[in-house]
Amino acid sequence: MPLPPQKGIEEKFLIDVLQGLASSPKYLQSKYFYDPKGDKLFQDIMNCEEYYPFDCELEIFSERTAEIAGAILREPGAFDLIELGAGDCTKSSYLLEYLVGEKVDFTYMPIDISYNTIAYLNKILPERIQGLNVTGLNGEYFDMLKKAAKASSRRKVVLFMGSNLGNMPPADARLFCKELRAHLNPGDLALIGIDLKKNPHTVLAAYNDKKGITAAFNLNLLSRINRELAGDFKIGNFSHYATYDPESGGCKSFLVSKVDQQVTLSGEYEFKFAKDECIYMEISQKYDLKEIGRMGELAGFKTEENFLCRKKWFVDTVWSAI
Ligand code: AVJ
Repeated sequence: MPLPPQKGIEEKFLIDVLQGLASSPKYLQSKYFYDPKGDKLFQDIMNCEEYYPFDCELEIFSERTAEIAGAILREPGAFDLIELGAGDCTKSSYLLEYLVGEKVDFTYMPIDISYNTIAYLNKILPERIQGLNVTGLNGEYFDMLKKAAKASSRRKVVLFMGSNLGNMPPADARLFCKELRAHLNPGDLALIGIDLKKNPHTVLAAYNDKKGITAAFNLNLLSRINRELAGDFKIGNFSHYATYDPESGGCKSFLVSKVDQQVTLSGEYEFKFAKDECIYMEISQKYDLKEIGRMGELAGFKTEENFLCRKKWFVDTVWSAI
């Protein structure tokens, strides 16, 4: 029996959408991509040819599991393994299975904005990995991190994988790391998966796949607004545009209005779109190792170890709170 979604999440969705569409330039928040349809489309993205970050991090977690566990177990004692934005935890499962196999005392606490995901993980994970303690939390990262800290005073190891940090502009990412640090105690760990700067053709192709899955993924947010906020977006009236700037490392996607048009939400809020006007949908920021180390340092972390994939396209960096 699925639990009802956290109260307040729907109201927040409406407020955020209204704020974004009333702004100039217009924007929507990519964290709202992940409704059930969006979850499915993101799965398709991970399976598509051009999208490399998933494969890179999967390689790290599947081939260097023992080393990652070693980095986590350097400090003694039972701990909470908290994963922010767990998704279907295909990658972290390697680590979970390894730790359970080694009879390590820990509780896995996946946190996800997708209610669907948490309901699924709470059910499926204890069946799939016998002996695993799972407490899933549905909501915003820091609200749920607070909840987790209240629930137990054990050592915390926070996983923030999949280059989810890249979905924030760099200034926000720095603040995020500081806030994350503020929720931790000295000696607690953060393992952060970050997509690295690389050949710009490779990056852009990953966000502009030939089959149009990424386009559908972006357009689905308009469909979600139609479904959940009684909107009347004509989906065919928008097209996907992706761009990558190799200097800043900013990979951004937009939806471009094909015509002059007007959209109404909830029968009362009206928004005009000029032909060629863009809605800024998402940033997938890329960094180099130096920038990542610096970001950790500024937030009060020390870099313990960097796990890179063979192509050096992606890193899982392990920071300890100081
Ligand atoms: C979920 C943050 C890993 O930015 O690469 C994939 C989302 N957007 N294709 C990313 C995404 C377009 C993705 N992350």
